[in-house]
Amino acid sequence: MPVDVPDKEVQAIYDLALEVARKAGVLIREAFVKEKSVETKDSEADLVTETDQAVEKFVHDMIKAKYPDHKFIGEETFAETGQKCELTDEPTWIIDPIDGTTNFVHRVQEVSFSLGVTINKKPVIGIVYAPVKEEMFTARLGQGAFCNDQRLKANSITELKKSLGIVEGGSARDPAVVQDKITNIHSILKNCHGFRAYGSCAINLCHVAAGRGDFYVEYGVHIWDFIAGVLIAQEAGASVCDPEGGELSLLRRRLLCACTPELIVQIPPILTHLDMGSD
Ligand code: LIP
Repeated sequence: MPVDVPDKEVQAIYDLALEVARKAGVLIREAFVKEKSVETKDSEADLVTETDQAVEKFVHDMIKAKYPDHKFIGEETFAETGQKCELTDEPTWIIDPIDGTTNFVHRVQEVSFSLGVTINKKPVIGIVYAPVKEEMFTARLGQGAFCNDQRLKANSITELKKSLGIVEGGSARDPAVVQDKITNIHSILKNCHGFRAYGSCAINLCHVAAGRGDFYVEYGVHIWDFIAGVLIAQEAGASVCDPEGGELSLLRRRLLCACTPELIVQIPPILTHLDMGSD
């Protein structure tokens, strides 16, 4: 049953989301320069640190103290329990405590805290905070996207051959998956100006929103990696879809985002599509 949340309440949720992001950012920035204790999850390249876990617990407790009935989906909670995500109509906070954990471990500055809120299964608030670079990306449904309060506008590129793509290697190390990803990078190099890989899905989407890249495609991401960035990119005028061209499924672990509707339709035909399961 769709739920009705008055605008005033969405504003209160947004205010708390910003406060949570700022406080999470302080914890991440302090830990960034210190020694980390690193463990692995699904593969030897899927990393988690004590800071991922501490930030997730901190924000979970802060959100639940004000909104005990709201749903919470957090990367580390789901990794620990192996639970499947259930997205309902209820207000749902979807958190990645550190998106770009590999960067965090290796002291590469592109790390972010990502927080999306869905209501009726649609993102209505998106916050991506890159605390080391001090960039706070924000969006509310229908109200535009901003970086440190400056309005964002995605590029107006319409031709694939003039575009710059963003892709990722990801953390899956299954040889067939790795091979298909290399094939896709090869195809992007053949058809575009080039590609970049910043190591954080949330930041990649913000780069498209900010005009620092024209499209981004990744197979193997999770809802907590992209939910906030998707709203930020859309509110900056970019389009999102499933990499095969259909509607984006929030739980299907893959996405394509491009700065214009003309550009996005040219990308699926040059890609080898991977099925990475669902969250
Ligand atoms: C990571 C992403 C990265 C992607 C990895 C992983 P994490 O998230 O942001 O872009 O390539 O597969 O999902 O694990 O750092 O939160």
